[in-house]
Amino acid sequence: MSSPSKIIDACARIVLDSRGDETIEVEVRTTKALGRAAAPAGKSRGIKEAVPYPSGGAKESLEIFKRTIKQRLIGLDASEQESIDLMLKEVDGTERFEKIGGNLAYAVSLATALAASASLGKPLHEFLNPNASIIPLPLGNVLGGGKHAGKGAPDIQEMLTVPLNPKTPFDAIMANALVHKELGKILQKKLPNFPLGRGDEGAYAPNMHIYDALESVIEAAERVSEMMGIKLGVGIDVAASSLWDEKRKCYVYENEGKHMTRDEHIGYIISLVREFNLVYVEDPVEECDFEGFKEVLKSVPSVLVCADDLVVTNATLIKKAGEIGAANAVIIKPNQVGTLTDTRNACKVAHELCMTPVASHRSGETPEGHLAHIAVGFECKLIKSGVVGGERVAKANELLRIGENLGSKLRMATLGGG
Ligand code: 2PG
Ligand code: MG
Repeated sequence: MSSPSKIIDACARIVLDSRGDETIEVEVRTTKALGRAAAPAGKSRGIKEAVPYPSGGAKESLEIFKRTIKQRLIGLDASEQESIDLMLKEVDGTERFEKIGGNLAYAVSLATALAASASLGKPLHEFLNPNASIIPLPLGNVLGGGKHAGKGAPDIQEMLTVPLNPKTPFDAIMANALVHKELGKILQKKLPNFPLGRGDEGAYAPNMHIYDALESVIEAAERVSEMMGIKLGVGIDVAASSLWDEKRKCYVYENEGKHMTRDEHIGYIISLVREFNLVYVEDPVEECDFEGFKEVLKSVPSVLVCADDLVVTNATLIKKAGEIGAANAVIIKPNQVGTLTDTRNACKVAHELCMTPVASHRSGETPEGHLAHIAVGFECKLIKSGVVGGERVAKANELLRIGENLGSKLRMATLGGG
């Protein structure tokens, strides 16, 4: 009898992501089931990430799929993730999927895993890790700017809230949704002419200075904390690579109308973390500055100092960051590295070094909830997947379904210590 997860057919197509940009979607069919996945897209991308597409864009990746990858998939067993991912690397032959595109690699890798889990009658999180039982805390972007919004929005890309002690997955996602609502009311009062415009991830993008914006987010979080009787933390993703001017060697805060030397910028970020009691700071300095990360972590050791562009979900870079004390948390974006096997390895290294893995969406997303399964399966304590908008809510709602599926095994994640 042939295996239920043997691949008998595969196809791919171009579809749209949440920004209306082209992305690649792959379908993998086994004797028993179908897996379908499309890749998200970053705008504030790290230079060390997998290259999303070859020079001909998603269309060239599609041609490569039809010409080579489809034939290589047929006959393989979808449940053998490592062989599938190895095949993708072999076909590509470069370090960063420059030939086939990291987004094609990711769509194939995830579609295969979905086909395998469906063929075996299991949800994806269980296929990835039968012992996983922890629901991550949602880290929600409620106000932001940078590359995710137009001119006039804050220079800091994301201001985020996270419920710290929710009792249930529902309380967890509802907390951030309520913060978003309360923040809307606060902004409306402070800026009567602001039409509540939002950036790529659904976070409000008001024309506001960083201080005022953070104060508003904190006020909204405090209101919700009182309403729900739970603690909420506030954090930021500086996305500092987007502010860094390599030629002039300074950080440019366009909206604030100022620039800072490296040392001034580091001092400024540390002062924000201290003054506003932030619990989380992502990419505080630009993507090559391991030493700068170290300085930040040394100054605020009890805060989650999270590396995104610095390590790009790459196990070797995460190891380096962890070993030298550059970060105690790490962003996990599967399409930064291209395959689920490499994503798993990235999480493994993070756990070994007691770094907190944070599963993360991209600013251009697809309307599915798979990231929630990856977060649970790879035991990420946090999931950064936005608060409002169909493609963001898809992940939040999937967390609820996973919670139901876990039943009495379910535990909510807590922060601190790996
Ligand atoms: C980030 C992400 C997601 P992008 O910097 O963390 O919020 O942005 O997907 O544009 O890289
Ligand atoms: Mg980031």
